[in-house]
Amino acid sequence: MRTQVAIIGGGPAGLILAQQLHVAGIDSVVLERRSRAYVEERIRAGVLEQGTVSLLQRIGAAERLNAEGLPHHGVSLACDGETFRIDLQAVAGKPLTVYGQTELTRDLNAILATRDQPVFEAEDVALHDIATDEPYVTYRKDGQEVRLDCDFIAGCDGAHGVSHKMIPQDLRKTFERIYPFGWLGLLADVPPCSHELIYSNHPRGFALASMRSTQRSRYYVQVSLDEKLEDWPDDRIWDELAIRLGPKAAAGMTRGPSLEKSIAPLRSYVAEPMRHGRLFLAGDAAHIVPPTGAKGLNLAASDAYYLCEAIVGFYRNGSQTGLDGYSAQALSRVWKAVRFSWWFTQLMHRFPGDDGFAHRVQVAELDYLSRSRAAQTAMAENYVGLPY
Ligand code: FAS
Ligand code: PHB
Repeated sequence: MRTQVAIIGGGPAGLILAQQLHVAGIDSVVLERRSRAYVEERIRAGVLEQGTVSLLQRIGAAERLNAEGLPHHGVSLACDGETFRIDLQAVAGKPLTVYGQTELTRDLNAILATRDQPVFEAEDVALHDIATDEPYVTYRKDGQEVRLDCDFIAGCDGAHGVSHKMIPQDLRKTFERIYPFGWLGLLADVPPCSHELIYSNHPRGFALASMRSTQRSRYYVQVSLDEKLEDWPDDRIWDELAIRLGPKAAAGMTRGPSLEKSIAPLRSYVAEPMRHGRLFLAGDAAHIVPPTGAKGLNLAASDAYYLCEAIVGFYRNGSQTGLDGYSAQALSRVWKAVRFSWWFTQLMHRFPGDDGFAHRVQVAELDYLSRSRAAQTAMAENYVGLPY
């Protein structure tokens, strides 16, 4: 088999890249390790930057998003019971859109399915000759060994994929921060307690009230790393949410059985560079951010945008400029999102072992943020998404 771009991984980075390339008249093959059902059932992100929405609209993948996505013009932050709202539209000039990653994945899979893509349950994907002009990928499908020759390989296979390991160790530099807590997430088919998101810094720990629709809620509570999911029956989570989100949110809270519950650790991670020869990394394959800033999915989209522009430049003008500049361009935006996600995580969570100094700094910063349009503008510009 031969294609122009072999894409490893059928998550947001791979799917958005594949659809962009198709619109530009460039062929690709998406190789996804898991089944379609598995990928579409994974509960992940829920908030899209305007840049991501506009990109999906441009590539014809936003019909349901336009109909069902929920524009959010503001967000509330709470600290020790005091709550204030940041008017995102007023200070940053654009909204966020609430639309689940599972819905986005379903929409893109439905479009790619018309081209018999992705190749699901592609096993033992391996990358070859990435430092030459004739790279290729091998994999096994239904017991058959397949070789896929290509011009470029896009490593969109996430944090546990094979692509990032293909960057030679002596050329790679990695950066990591591990946070001393995780997020316990709960999904339930009940109306959200608020029409906008609420992030709360409470003495018992961080909590977040989010949603997937007006009838489906998504909540998170900060938990220590040694917590076990089996120690968190639904009632305990609902009780903790009611305490941490405060009496007003609690009064609006509808409890119900969890559809999904999981504990995710939080870390910041960046691997540089995002390119080696004809291999280009995009999304979680190159970087991980704590979900506090709702950046993970949106970085996958902006990486895919930059990579597509670079590949189109090569095929249309024979130019290497975009390809040679891809890693630096993507990392410039990645590091701004890494900084924002790190800052917001530091601001909103209770850190074990704090002697009180860190929390007083948090209270001071949140009090300043509640009063200063300049501070709110700086926060909101990053939260709604910096320009591509
Ligand atoms: P993905 O991990 O989504 O996709 C990679 C794909 O590659 C997967 O489908 C995988 O099966 C496939 N793959 C892996 N190895 C392969 C191989 N060897 N061969 C073929 N395919 C292979 N972000 C937010 O913004 N907000 C959130 O609330 C949020 N919550 C999250 C909760 C959890 C539990 C996790 C793990 C992540 C969360 N994220 C969140 C981040 C998440 O949304 C990612 O940023 C986003 O999925 C990144 O997309 P991709 O880079 O496409 O990687
Ligand atoms: C979510 O709805 O899953 C969500 C929203 C905002 C975040 C993180 C997760 O910062």
